[in-house]
Amino acid sequence: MRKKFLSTIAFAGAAALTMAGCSSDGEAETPDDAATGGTETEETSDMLTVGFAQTGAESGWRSANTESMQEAFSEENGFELVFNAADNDPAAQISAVRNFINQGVDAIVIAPVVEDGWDDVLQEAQDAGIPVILEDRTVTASPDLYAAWVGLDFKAEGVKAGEWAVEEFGDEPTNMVVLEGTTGSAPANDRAEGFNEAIEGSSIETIDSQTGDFTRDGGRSVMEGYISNYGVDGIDLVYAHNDDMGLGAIEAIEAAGAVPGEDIKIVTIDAVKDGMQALVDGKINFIVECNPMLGEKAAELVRAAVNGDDLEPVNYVEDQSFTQEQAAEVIDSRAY
Ligand code: GZL
Repeated sequence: MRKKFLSTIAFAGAAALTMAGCSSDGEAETPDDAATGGTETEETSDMLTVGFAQTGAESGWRSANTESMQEAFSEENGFELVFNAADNDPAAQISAVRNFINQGVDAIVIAPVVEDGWDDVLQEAQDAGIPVILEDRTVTASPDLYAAWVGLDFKAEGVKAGEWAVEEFGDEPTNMVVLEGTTGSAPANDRAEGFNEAIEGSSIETIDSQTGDFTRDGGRSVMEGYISNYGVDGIDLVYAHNDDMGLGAIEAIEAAGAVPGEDIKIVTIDAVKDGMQALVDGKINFIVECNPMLGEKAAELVRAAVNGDDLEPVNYVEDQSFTQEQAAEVIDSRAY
């Protein structure tokens, strides 16, 4: 909430007023009158209190995104950040947003775990006059219920990953297993859609597809199940919706005595440090980047929304992709 700071003189005036009761003419003076003869002495600071409902801490990408948000919404930048990480639990995240509304924050930023279920609480925020900015993932609720969104084109990321797979495997019959992101999340839905569009008509067959919830442990345990069901020789390609699940798959493939990146090829999305290192080491074959540095744009959108300025409702951030050779060239100079 916007803080109003009484200057020392005004405060002293108020103290004097309290002790003296009313002025000689019986009229109660305001602190201002007592201190400055009636001119405004309050300074309204630009400090904004912002509630940030983060998905959790499920992946290296999420850690980089949280860092970017905390740097952008710092005190020196004029923000008081109230941070909540929902541990990938949609109900807990909605409850955190309701708490922000009850606290009367100036604005709310949400990285929604899943797409559905947001209509009611977004309406409540709007009724309370609190602008909402979405960062990272999107929701199915009406765009009228939030001021703007900043993030990445998840479907395009899936298309880019699928196009690499078609190029890599050509017409060779290819058995692929998929490690899906969090069920119901926009990146899981859109990355699947984009990839499947890209491989349409190719010789790549999806023999299994399960969620690893965007975590390394999840990727490893689902991949262990795939290996026990299909054998290492029955799997040619892993499409992981993020690096962390791909890194978990590498652990399972190596534990089965096979060579990731050779016996079983792996394509992932994010391009976080550990994923890029595995790409340089030849254990992952291709990575499509998903830039987590969204804090600066999110802070710009919050200020514009609070000030009632016009703002773009949809804001895409650029990303790129990397082969093993390209990763080796850039890995030491990347911010995350
Ligand atoms: C994508 C983001 C996804 C990342 C995962 O913008 O929502 O969530 O790809 C993260 O690593 O867990």
